[in-house]
Order: sequence, then structure tokens, then C-alpha cells
Amino acid sequence: MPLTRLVAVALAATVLVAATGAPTDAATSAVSQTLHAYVHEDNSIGITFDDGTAVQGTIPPGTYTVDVIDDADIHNFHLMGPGVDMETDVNGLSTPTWSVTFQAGSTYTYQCDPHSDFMYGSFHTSGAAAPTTVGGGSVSTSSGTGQSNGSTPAVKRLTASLGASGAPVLKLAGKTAGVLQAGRYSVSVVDSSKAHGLALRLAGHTVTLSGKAFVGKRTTTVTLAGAGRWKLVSV
Ligand SMILES: [Cu+2]
Repeated sequence: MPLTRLVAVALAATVLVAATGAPTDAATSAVSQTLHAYVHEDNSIGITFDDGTAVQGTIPPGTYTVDVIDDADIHNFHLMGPGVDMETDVNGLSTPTWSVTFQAGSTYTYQCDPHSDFMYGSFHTSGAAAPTTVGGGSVSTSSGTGQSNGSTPAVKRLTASLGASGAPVLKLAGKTAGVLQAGRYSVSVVDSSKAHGLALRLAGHTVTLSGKAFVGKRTTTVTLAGAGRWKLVSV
């Protein structure tokens, strides 16, 4: 290959890299105090700044107004993370406006609860996280909270099973699960009941694992926003 041609190819490659790198740079300059969250009938879910740039990567902490459009009656929009737990109904359409405060040095996740295995996203906030405080009660937290920077949380494996008539059983690494840390979990679901589905529940948080009509095995990835004694319930 002649040298001039080689240079042209190299230049084209450089331009290509610059072009694909652009959205990330744009995201940092596009920050607006109002965010736009959406979930549509076509399984799309997301959150953007005023100019349509996706909210991803790292954004400034602080108080934001979130305008939500949930125009799907089989999906919902659920935004969660430290100090934030807001959701629309799965059944029904709504366009609420939320005021949320994102804490520094934290990770926030959004998802459609019934389809959290493929309809989700997350972003981080800049700055240092405040020391972890557990409000009231006798909640025991295991060691290690607040130590990790949260950039690459490991996915832990759970199994959740529901017999045709028995009680739901939740296991973490083969042992009956007690306190679960916040984070992402890959859950092997075995649902043998035609009448009930499975969900994980903790103090007002409900994460659906399988629907009432579902019978069989599936693997779903869920985000548990809070640490504590998550309970597997049939719903
Ligand atoms: Cu959905």
C-alpha cells in the first residue's frame, strides 16, 4: 500500500474514533436541571437531558426535576438509588413530575420492574459519597458498606423457587439467603405455580421476578437498591 494511502486510512480511522467518542463529551456539557424519563410500549426506556442527550456516565449530584412519560400499560419507570425510590404503575399510563435529589458519589438505576432483565440503565454522580448512615431501628449491616467505589459491582447469584403449592425459597450461593447487600443480582427463577409469581420485597421496594401466569424457569438480572433482609414473596 502506498504511504499516502496508508495515511488516508489512518486519518479516516482517527475521525471515526473521534465521532464515536463525541456523545460522551456531549453528555457532560448537556446537563440540565430537568431530566426527561420515558418508557414506551416498544420496550424502550431511558432518561435524557433537555437536549435529548442520554443521562449516562457521571453527572453532578443535586436536586433535579424529572418529567416522566410512561405511555405503556405493560411497563413502568422505576428510578432508585440512595435517597431516591420513585416509580410509575405497571398498569396504566402516567406523566408525573418528580423532584429528586441525587447524592454525591452514588449510583442510580432505572428499570421497568417486570422486564428488569433487559429494560434498565444507570448513571453515577460525581463527588465523594457521604458516610453511610442507617436510619433508626436495629438494621444490621455487614462490613464493607461504603468501601467500594461502585464502578464495577459484582453480580451475585441467587436462586428463587416457588413450588406448585409450597412456600417460596430464596438461596444465595446455595444457602438460604438472609441479609442481602444492595447491588445487582442474577436470579435463577423456578416458578411452578400457575396462580402466583415471585417478587423480592424490602420495606416498600418490590422487585418482580416472575409474573402470576408464568410457569417455568427463567434467569433475570435485578438491582436491589437497599441492603437488608429481602424477602422472597409469592404475588
Ligand atoms: Cu416492562
